[in-house]
Amino acid sequence: MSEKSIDQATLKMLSKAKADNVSLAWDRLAAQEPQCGFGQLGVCCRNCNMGPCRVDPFGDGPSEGVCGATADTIVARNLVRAIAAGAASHSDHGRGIASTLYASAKGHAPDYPVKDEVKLKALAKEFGIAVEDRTSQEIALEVAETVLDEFGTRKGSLQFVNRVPLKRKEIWDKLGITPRGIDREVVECMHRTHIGVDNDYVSLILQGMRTALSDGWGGSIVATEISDILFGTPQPIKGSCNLGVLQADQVNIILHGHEPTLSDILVHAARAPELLAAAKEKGASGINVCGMCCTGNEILMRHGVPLAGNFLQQELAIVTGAVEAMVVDIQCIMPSLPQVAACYHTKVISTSPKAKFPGAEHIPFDEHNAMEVAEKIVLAAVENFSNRRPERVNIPSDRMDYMAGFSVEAILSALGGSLDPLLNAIKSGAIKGIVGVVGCNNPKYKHDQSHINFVNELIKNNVLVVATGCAAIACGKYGLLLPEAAKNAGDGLRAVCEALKIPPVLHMGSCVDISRIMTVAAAIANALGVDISDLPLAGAAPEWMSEKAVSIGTYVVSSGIFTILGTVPPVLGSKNVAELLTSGAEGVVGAVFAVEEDPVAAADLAVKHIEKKRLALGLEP
Ligand code: NFS
Repeated sequence: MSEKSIDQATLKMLSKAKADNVSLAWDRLAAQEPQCGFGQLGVCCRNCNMGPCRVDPFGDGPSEGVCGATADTIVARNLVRAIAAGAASHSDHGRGIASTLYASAKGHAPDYPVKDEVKLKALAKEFGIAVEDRTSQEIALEVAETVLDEFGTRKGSLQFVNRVPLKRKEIWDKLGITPRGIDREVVECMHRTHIGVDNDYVSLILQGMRTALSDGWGGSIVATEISDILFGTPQPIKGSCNLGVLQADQVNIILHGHEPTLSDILVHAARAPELLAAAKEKGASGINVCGMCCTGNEILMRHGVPLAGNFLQQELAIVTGAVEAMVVDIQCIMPSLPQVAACYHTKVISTSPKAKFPGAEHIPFDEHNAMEVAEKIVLAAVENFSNRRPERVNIPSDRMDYMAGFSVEAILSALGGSLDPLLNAIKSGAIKGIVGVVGCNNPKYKHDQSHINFVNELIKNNVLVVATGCAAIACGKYGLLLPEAAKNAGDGLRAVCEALKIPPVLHMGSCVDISRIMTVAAAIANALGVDISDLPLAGAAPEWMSEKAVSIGTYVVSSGIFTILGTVPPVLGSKNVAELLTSGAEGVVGAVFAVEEDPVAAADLAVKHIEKKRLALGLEP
């Protein structure tokens, strides 16, 4: 068991699942083994019905598919389709939030008033929208319409690319990878990867980069900015995390998925006195709403809502036997949840028309009468409390406090209003550089181990870490999001953290909030008058698994930031593609990918890279 996770709560629930005869992701992985070697190398193609085809990586069998596609073409096409899926997911999430702002401004979504007018106005100005003598509703309407236009096809380029330094924009323009419309890039990926369209791996990967950039400087940034406007810009906040946040004597509701549209309102709904009274009538002492995965990050950043865990803990939360309802919207929700729930009393409630789950109850969420639906969902959970089977309940005691909520605005205010203290700390070498640690869990690797070992090495080496997604949740569980964690940091970083009262690992939000990291990176580059690729920065996804992570990695590299992947991507079947991503891209976008499964060696790569960039900037390495 101990080879599966480093997290005690997870290990305890793995044992309970075994005793309860429940099969989990790890068991299903074992049933898949040995996994398909062709798939692992990326050399199988199902894009047309002359196939499926596969290219023999050892040169003994066929070297091309029926249409003549080589390993280069097939690997590149598969990669580009993964990027398109990832970019589409972040961006469609962004569109959903922008549509909610539109409905709110039109007066059709009364439960979503604008919460951050300052941010609304700042965004309006960025888009050249007038703010003087206008109501916030008028501004919100024009902002929503303008932002929704970013998804279309008629624009020359996306507005948010103007945040990056001119040098970076020139690189993108020269390569022809400045993103045009968000939807347009995704559609073009699907077109180009259809049989017989784009067969040149370089051309395909450039389109993959353009699409990824339409995510990082398009859809994801829309999701972040508009969420801040509607739900409030996060500020440092304290809370606790891991499965120990579940309460034995309360109605436990877990919000799992990604969109704050549902989760934010549900947090408020659960505080209604009538619902609390109903819970008491059922014998519960209260209603405990907890988050999971990125929607958890959204509500913890804004409300300090306890966080039950990261991606590989979703089934385990149900295994505690103490969850009345797992409410899900979109993305990273295992289709196995209703099967796991069938062994306990948990109700899995799906809410999005885009994401249905056989075996789950579907309560369609509707932004037009959001509070009403949210209350209905909470009531369903409350009513389920009497079905809890006490003999099946076992909540691990493991929980940890955290501090989260480091939006760009919050970082600036911690720094006293300007980036200067951070720039000075970097120049003096107190902070050597910054690494963004993001991404998922993957049962092929020991749960949380790579995240934690990687991050610990970095802070020891005076590297400030900014984290999002399931990586940030991992950090939370091991106390790395507490200011006290600075005691494990190198002297320079420790002194900065102590002076500013911040943790050495800053939780910046959900995965769409990697846009916050990119915004900070661009702002630092602009302040120093250099390109992003000149900065002592790196990105890492130590345990990634999703297509969204592929898009993220690609936009981070395309923005000029060296990125280390801790799990091997399915590209090794093409030497040319692998070479382009890990070395050729340097001369093109000024950054490359590295693949390193060992987190300590990966940290060493990041530190060496930071030293190299410092030296080139004329700073002490
Ligand atoms: Ni990111 Fe968030 Fe987690 Fe991975 Fe999934 S929840 S959007 S994809 S698994 S980090």
